[in-house]
Amino acid sequence: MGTGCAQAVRQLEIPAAATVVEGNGGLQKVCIASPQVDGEIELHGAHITSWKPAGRDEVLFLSSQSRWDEGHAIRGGIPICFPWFGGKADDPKAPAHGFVRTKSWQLESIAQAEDGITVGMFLESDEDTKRWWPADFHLAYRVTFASELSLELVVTNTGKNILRFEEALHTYHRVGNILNTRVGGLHAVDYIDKTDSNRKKSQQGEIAIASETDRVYLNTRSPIELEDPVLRRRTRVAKENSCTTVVWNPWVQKAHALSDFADDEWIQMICIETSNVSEFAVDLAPGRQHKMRAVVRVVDF
Ligand code: TA6
Repeated sequence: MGTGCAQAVRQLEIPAAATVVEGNGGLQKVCIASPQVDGEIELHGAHITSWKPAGRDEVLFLSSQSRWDEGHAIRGGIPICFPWFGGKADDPKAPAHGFVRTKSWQLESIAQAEDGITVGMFLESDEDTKRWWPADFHLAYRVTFASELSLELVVTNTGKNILRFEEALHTYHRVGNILNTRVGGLHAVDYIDKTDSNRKKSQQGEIAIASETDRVYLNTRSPIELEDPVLRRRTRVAKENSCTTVVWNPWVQKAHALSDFADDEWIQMICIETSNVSEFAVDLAPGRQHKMRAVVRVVDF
């Protein structure tokens, strides 16, 4: 990063509350440290890697084996998947989950919020993005680190054609033991089971993880509740303008197959992803904006 740019970034800092530092792999991140909350967000992928509301342990899972370099996604925290989810339907060579999680974003703002700190970042279409996706867009991300974690992903179609995209906030929740964890809020919701030839099924009751789980819950705007009796906490995720929720745990074999994930880490995490994917991909007219929001709150068990 050039000196002028580094200075510009420094000017955004809030002394003793939000500073820009070099972290793992020399990647720049914003470190939040205040009486109400601690947290971290990387410019690489606008990737949140830590959120600790006052009086609570770390809420997000981060793999001890994560890569920290340009071109690779960080394993854990909250990766942003855009403009496609999973593999790209018409291009098997395209990066999984799109390209924004492996690009460096622009830091736009850092502001004091009511009981925390709001960080704003953005990314725009360029020659590199058009290699994969010939579209003009502006992507803005506003994150408030406070007693709640508020996330807002804003897509603006800056081109002349309709944009169709998928999006997900691919949140890795840290849990005490996945075998004792339960996910509520998806009863009677249909889902695509990616571990069973994409068969469509219907959820009955709470979700208990007892094998590799990779599901896309469809047409659901409901909040979910993650119950963790081991860490004695309940995590609630409410959302807006999101019609799908993805639930993922790699279990034993997939965990072993992932090079940036330790063999036993499947026990400590579950992904619950606020999203618009599959048949709920978004169509956005030229000049229009789409805002997807999620708010994460932790309460005692
Ligand atoms: O969100 C679930 C999922 O799509 C799974 O299929 C699994 O591949 C996971 O994402 C992780 O994807 P990644 O590309 O980060 O290895």
